[in-house]
Amino acid sequence: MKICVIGLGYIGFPTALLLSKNYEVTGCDINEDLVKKIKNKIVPFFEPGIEDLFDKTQLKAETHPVPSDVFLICVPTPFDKEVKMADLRYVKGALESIVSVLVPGNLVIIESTITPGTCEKIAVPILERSGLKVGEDIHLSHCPERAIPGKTLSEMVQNDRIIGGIDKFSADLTEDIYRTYVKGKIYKTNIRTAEFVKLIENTYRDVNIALANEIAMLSEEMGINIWEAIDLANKHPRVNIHLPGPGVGGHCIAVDPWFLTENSINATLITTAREINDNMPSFVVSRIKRILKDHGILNPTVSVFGVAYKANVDDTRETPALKLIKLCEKEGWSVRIFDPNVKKFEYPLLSLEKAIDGTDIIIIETGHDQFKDVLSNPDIRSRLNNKIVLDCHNIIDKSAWKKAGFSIYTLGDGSI
Ligand code: SAJ
Repeated sequence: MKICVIGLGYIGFPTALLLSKNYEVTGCDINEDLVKKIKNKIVPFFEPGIEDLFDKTQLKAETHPVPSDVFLICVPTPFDKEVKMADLRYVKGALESIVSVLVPGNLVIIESTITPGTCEKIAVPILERSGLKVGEDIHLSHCPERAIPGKTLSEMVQNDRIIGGIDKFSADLTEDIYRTYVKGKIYKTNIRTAEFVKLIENTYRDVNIALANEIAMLSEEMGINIWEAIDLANKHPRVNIHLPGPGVGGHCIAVDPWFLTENSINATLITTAREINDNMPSFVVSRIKRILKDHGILNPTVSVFGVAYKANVDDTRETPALKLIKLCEKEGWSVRIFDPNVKKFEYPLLSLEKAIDGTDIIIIETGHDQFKDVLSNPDIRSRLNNKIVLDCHNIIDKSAWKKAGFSIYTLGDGSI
């Protein structure tokens, strides 16, 4: 059986590799450089285990879809910030690109995150431009991806999956494909429910992170350490409070809730949660101001450690660090940026030495493992102007740093 995977990004590329173990797979992407890289056996991004799997598999790569039995669509769904809606242009483009190669018996699977109703209202009419009838001549399903960046491959294999079919036959056919590498359970439902389930999963996480962030702000007002408080509250058997932080980034949690609210007038909690998380960079800046005032520092140099949207990844999509940096610049502060994992960013990325030369405060913005003992070297420490750190993720060993003469603050620690 031949499978054509359309979109070779963070989801499409590893999925194509996993499918290549059992099928003849062609990956297809409009990005010619990416296709060239894959043809030359160059791994396009870092993810544990991916290089090894790539070495062991045969994956063809093309810039156009090739005739196949199954078409699997894994293109991104950008977020239109102006109107706070899903931008379905790539999903539509991918569907349009296969119309001319469709033949009876084909199965089209959409993994991309989409708004409820997209398969029925948008995908079906596009696919039927082929002259073939969806549900009769060709089959359609939605199997939303659930893997978390940083553990993509293992989660793709281990996680349970939801398959929504336009009809039962489509869902059953799709299950057969995923069964070849998914060890988790597979649950089947109708196509609109599958679209909705994906969105409520990420919305659940966003709303719970917003709760953690709001109570972190309250704890600062009340002089309470939120990290200790959450740890204690989570000892309750039915409480699982998430972790506060400097904001929510990434291409999923920070945008998917908007896909759910775009057509509704009833989504007040979800909307408020999004706003709370989006405003966390402003809260971080207000905390920095209080710390600087306490130390009598004017016109500071601020070093931002970490611009990836979360710990131990190289991905900066929707990172809250970007807003933090812009807000710091608006205050007139000089900003230096260091991220050992990220290669490309909107602002220049500096070496550790350059990022801390003469700095007044270090902001641990992303919880990368490398930051835990980044200042253990006395030569590095001697470059600082002031030994002040604001840890937004509670990751550093405070006692060790305090011994080295640092003033350590944690977001939500209730100190000042
Ligand atoms: N974050 C917090 N507090 C927390 C957890 C996360 O502030 O307690 C922040 C992170 O720092 C990051 C953001 O939230 O900025 C999102 O990170 P994440 O690790 O929660 O999630 P993603 O976006 O990397 O991946 C999510 C996952 N969804 C769920 O856990 C419900 C993943 O399983 C999905 O496949 C992925 O979205 C997706 O593609 O939709």
